[in-house]
Amino acid sequence: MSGSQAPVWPAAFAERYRSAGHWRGETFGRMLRDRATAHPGRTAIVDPASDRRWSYGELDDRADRLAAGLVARGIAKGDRVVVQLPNIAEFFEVVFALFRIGALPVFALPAHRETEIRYFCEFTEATAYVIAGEHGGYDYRELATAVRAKVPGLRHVFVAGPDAGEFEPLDAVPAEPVELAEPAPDDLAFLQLSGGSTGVPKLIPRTHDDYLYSVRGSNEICAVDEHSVYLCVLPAAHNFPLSSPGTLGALYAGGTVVLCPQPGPEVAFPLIERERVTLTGLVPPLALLWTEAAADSGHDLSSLQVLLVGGAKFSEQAARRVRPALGCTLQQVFGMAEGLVNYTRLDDPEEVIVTTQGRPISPDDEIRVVDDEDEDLPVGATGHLLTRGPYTIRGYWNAPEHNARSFTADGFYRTGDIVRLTPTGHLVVEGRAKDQINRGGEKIAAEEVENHILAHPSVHDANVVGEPDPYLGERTCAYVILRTGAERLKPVAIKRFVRERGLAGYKVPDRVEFVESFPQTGVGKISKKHLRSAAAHTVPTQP
Ligand code: OOB
Repeated sequence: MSGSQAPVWPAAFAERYRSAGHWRGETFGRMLRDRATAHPGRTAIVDPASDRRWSYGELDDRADRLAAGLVARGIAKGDRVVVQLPNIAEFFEVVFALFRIGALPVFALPAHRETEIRYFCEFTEATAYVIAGEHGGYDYRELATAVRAKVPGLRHVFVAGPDAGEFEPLDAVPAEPVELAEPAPDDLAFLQLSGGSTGVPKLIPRTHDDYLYSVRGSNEICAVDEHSVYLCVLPAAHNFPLSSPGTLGALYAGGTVVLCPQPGPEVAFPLIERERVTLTGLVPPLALLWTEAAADSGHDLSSLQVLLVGGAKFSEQAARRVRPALGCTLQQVFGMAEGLVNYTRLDDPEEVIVTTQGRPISPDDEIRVVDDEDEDLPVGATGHLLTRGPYTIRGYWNAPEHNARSFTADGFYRTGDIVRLTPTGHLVVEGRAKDQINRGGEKIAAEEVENHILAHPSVHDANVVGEPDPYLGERTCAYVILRTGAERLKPVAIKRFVRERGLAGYKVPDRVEFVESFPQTGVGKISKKHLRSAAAHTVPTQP
């Protein structure tokens, strides 16, 4: 793979991160092998939906065998493979098999639909796509049929589960293990997805060395060890449940991962009780739901020591309720798939835990809070967060134009978040400068949705903004101007149109408002600020 596809850290920085002991030359494939050698019989993965428990030895062996079968089918080092799996054991079998080959998983979410998957396959020139046949009432085989018809380069579709339809069952792939050249620690391990603020999602190239450092650092901060049992509630492919400290943290430490098939308390609480879960990570809406349900759930949640909450701002009032309701320590997490992750520490005073979003993992995470002209602001002032460090990317994959905008000349990532630093070095997230809606932790790029609405023949112009929602924090509102003379439409027609274009459900606007014109700024540009405040002051009238 050419260097231009994934900008890397300058040599002097790489040297610094190695000599500081952050980058230790580990790889994910080797990590699993070492754990499996040290304690083959210990439980690595519990998949309650299918009643399977895989030991470290079994996971290691499965990864080897699947890797061999994939290699026999032509999947090679550097190839991209779109992985769209729910929280099932095969997720880890597939991902570790790809790590062993040095092929790159592209981490799609189960909610993604034809538009997103087709884009990932085309943009990354993926050779394979891995799905579960049917899950959550949705048939991924139909999605794969539609995608493969349009992306001829996609050579393989593998289906985990009982009925592969026209595709190859994942179960049929494993073969006798073969000797494989181990990827280098500074090779790319996978491509993660950016929440994004542009028309199409950007891909985030992460290396073994940099990601494993964030995992190891997270484990230390969250006190993850071989006794830890991590309940994976959020979609396994997302950066938060994957590495903060997440499933990879638990596996790194020799602990156990329990896969939660559904995020609601009615499924999660019995699992916490049965598997003696010690920690888990949730987005704020789920944390709210769990704290409400805990009081009279009748389940023994006493094993739970730490609840991580992140992905979107957790309100102070809600944060205060966690310990009394669930009897565990709250850790706020403010992270991003591009790198930087902040945690409140387990021994931080309660006030810090409930009022801040934590501080960085690494002493070598550089944080700048700047004004609109990139000038540094004094501590305590609110401004744009820029960051650079040992596990924050230096550029998106294959996106030179984006990179020129999203990174400063000296390599700081422009997070798009508006923050303030407290005198103790903790960050408080105050808002967002990027044109994105954070719908309960799910990120929606306004421009992407606007482009789809604009494709409607009756639409003249569209603007998508976030509006407050008591449960999600924010939801989406689309302001739409219809063409003169176009037939009157109902809001639901726009929603249906967007959905039928094959966009993930969470991106379909919650509310559509037809207007005659958009508010403008002094210089005649459309003012999203005014639209947001209009949205916040409208009483919703639609389902
Ligand atoms: C996590 O990663 P992404 O890539 O889905 O989203 C990153 C963005 C941040 O830039 C920020 O805008 C928002 O999500 N965010 C938060 C937050 N945590 C993330 N905003 C306010 N408060 C928080 N605690 O969301 C992610 C990755 C790793 C760990 C945790 C979350």
